[in-house]
Amino acid sequence: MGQSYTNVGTYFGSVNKVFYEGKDSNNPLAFKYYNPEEIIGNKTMKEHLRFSVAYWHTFTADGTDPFGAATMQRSWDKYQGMDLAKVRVEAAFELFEKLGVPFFAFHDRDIAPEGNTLKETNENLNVIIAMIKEYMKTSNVKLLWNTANMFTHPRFVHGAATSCNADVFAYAAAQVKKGLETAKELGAENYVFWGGREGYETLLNTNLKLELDNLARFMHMAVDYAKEIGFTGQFLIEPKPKEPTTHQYDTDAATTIAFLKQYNLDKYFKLNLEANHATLAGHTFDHELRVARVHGLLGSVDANQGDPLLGWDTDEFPTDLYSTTLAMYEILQNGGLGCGGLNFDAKVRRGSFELEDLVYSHVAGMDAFARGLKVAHKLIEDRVFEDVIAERYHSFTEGIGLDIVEGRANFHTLEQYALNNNSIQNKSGRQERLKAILNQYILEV
Ligand code: XLS
Ligand code: CA
Ligand code: CA
Repeated sequence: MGQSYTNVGTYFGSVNKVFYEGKDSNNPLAFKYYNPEEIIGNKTMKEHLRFSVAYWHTFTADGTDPFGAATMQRSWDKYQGMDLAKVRVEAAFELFEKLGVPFFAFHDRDIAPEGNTLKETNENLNVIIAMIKEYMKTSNVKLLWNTANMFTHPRFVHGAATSCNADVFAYAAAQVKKGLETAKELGAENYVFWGGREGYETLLNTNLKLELDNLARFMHMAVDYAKEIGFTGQFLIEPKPKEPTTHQYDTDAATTIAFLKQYNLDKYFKLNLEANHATLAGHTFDHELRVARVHGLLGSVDANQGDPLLGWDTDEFPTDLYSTTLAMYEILQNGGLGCGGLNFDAKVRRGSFELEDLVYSHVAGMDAFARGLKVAHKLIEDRVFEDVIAERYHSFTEGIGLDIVEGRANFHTLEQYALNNNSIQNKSGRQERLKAILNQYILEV
């Protein structure tokens, strides 16, 4: 496994393994709600939540923003190049174990630096993949998903699979080919496609139809190659409406589902939905999860939150209990996430630059989702919304409503019915009462 550095096990200094201590604990490095072995319904919390650490925000982000320089203080800062890539693996596995998370996720370029050629880049990757594989043998941590970074390097200035330049399309294909081989090698449970720069700035220079067709061609080639090499993980596509381009093709769940169906890709893909991307699309997180769920395409979740006061992708750690509760409600109603998980695609704020903040932030996110899980489970167990919804749509279970649902009605029969029905009565939707009940559950469960 090559060189090992002297720091193994000490990157996070004095931080010990984080344990569950319960809601009365004052220990900032203890879980108050996440009790991995606690059974909720038919599974443990750990099995329900399938937490994953995102390599990019946690091990490579340095705190730079459009206005200022790096702020993060990391114990691996003094290394560079491949040495840096290797110490990050050591630090990563230390954190995974200290948090007790079962999964992690990465982009190819998070784990190893680019070389001067694609061949050199792949060689760098091979070294780190081998090292990660060794670590995975002795730890219980698995790869939730990997993906390809096809947005940072200047070659992707006009996109990757939707670039106007066929050479870039070919490069991107080579990169995803390697990504799928990596997924197979490390036993990834999923492979993610996030559109990166797949979108456009102005229609004045854009062949929108060709770009969409090419994107679909690219996805089909990926599906074919996965079959060829025997990679059986789930393919996921991650919607986002804007950033970096003005108009990203996979804008939201509904748009992405339409794309998958239009190009006969829906049987190969599910959606990886991110809370902050829902906010950017002008939706709630639970809306996006519900849309995917009712189409049978809810695959995995990027667990973070956006700032409703800012128009960009802030990727904050999830601490909003309304959001985590309603997200877990959708996930439970979906029968879980299958081989998906809750990946903390989240970064500490630029002002939270100390190493411990990486631990506090994950503990905060894990507790917020654990609490959300418990509340959502109780809401479903008590049929709080189900009974209200069943009663609200009762008119479709008998008479003319049942005729509509069972396909016996047409415009003639409905007109006859309406002409004879002169007293339409509606009932209150009781929105405020339901929100008050939700508050009660969040406060008291
Ligand atoms: C960026 C996306 C990205 C994907 C993986 O906004 O969230 O991080 O999750 O490429
Ligand atoms: Ca994401
Ligand atoms: Ca994001």
